[in-house]
Amino acid sequence: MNRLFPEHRIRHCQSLDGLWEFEPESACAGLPVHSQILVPSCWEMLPGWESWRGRARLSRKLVLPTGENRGIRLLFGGVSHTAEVFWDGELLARHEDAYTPFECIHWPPACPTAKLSVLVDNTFGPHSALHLSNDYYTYGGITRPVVLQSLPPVYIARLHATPNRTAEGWSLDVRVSVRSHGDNHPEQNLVLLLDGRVVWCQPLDSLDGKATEVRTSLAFQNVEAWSPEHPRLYELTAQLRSPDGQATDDLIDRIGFREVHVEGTSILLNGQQLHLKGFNRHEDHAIFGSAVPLQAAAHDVLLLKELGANFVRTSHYPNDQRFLDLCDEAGLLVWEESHARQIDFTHPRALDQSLASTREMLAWHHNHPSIIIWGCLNECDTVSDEGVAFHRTILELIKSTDPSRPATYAGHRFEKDRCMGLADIVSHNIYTGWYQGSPDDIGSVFESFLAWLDSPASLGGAGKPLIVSEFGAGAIPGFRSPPLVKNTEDYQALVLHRAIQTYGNHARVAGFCIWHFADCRVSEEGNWWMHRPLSLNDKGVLTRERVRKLAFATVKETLPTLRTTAKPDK
Ligand code: ADA
Repeated sequence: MNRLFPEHRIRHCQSLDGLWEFEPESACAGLPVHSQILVPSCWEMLPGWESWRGRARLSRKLVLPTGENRGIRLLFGGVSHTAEVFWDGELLARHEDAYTPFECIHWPPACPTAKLSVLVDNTFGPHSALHLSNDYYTYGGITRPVVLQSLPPVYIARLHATPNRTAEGWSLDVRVSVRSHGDNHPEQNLVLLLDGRVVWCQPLDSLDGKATEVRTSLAFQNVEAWSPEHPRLYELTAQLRSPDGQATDDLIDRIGFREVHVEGTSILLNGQQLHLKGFNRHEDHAIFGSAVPLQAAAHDVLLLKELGANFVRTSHYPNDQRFLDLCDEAGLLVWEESHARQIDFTHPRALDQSLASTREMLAWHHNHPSIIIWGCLNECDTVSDEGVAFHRTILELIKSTDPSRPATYAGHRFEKDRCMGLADIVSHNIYTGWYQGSPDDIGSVFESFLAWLDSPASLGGAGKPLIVSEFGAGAIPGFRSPPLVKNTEDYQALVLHRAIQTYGNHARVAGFCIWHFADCRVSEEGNWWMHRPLSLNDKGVLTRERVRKLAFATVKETLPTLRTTAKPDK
């Protein structure tokens, strides 16, 4: 199941999740032989393959739906980190980066079966600027669900809906992309339904052999708003119908009537000031690696709610649609970001792969009401002219593609940062009490940062909302002592308590994100493991197995004591 709801009721869909053939193509001498692998999963889950980095071919036989002139659409939720998709040996598509969905459209000759194989590569090298030795692990495998669909000659390719508040209620700007294969297609009507009720219908002009985009704006007076307190979701369906009313194709998504925008130093949802209190979360788990199954993702959402969080940042890449669906349902607000953590802008593939990750995130995840902020370029070069140009390119892509949400990046260069004028929200990672200073310095360091931020020296950061996008401390589970010993659970709890009270009660802060929700694995290559006990980024308030550390209780007790959304007078 690739979503928490059916994306189609008319189009024939078949899940390809299950056991596939597993054939390594890189050196693996001495490793135990595994002829099969589960999809979705990481090959690091195979005993003996915990640290294997290479290329492997994952294959399975397909029995195809019958029907004349039917196309095939393969929908991959995510393949880590580079995929080449073959259909009976013919290359259909190549996709780079583990964290965005991709599709393969194919019009094969009528045949009842086919062999699908995916060459998966999780190696580091000049072919990937975004996947590198890093403070999180790049796993290998088809890590998210795969779906096989049967396409009619005219089909719906994309459905985007953007809600806006109006004096009478809500407007919904809808864009539907329709594609056709071949020509001489019969007339079709395009129909929109909201929770099963027809709300719009229009005949389509001739569609022979090309794509067409239909736009409309619909007014709704009596719909319920989506909010964290009342996350009301609606099913929006685009349907193609022949003149006799027969539905020939459909595409379903879920939407929420909510509007987010920036006003002065505040972030508003449906006109109400937000106070964002949350966590950074990696897609990582002790057993499943980055292929976090729905049950474990649902458990994470329940834990985030138990902690009192209303906000989660998908550090540092687009997340599985099922997790975002869970956030839509739970009213958990999301900062989703395209893939980057301290990438090298001089890498020959850095710009095109950053643009691709950003474009795909915006295209595939547009309708999630829980996503209120688009992020990018975590802790990258915000100082050099080249770095400023790179940030401008990515941020302008975000804002021109989706002006309905504010855009930001998480910086870390403090007074050296020259990019704050490019973002709608200023976000900064501040590790006072861990990498520099002591817990007693958290307040003073923050005040001096604010003094600079709200001065002309910040080149455009003044007067914008501020999110403290990361802060935290490491804790080796079970290591206890009086709180002034780093790496103890006691010290982590002390730092988080002080930092949350400082940032969470400050009138200048629109929100904060604790680093981080649960421990995650880091790369063995390079020297990350030397600085990371147990080869983990252990700043989580939970272990990778979701066992609670002392800080879990501390955060759970501290969040409810913070000011409410309404900022106190300065
Ligand atoms: C940075 C980075 C995070 C993580 C963190 C840490 O802020 O954005 O990915 O590496 O530091 O744990 O040091």
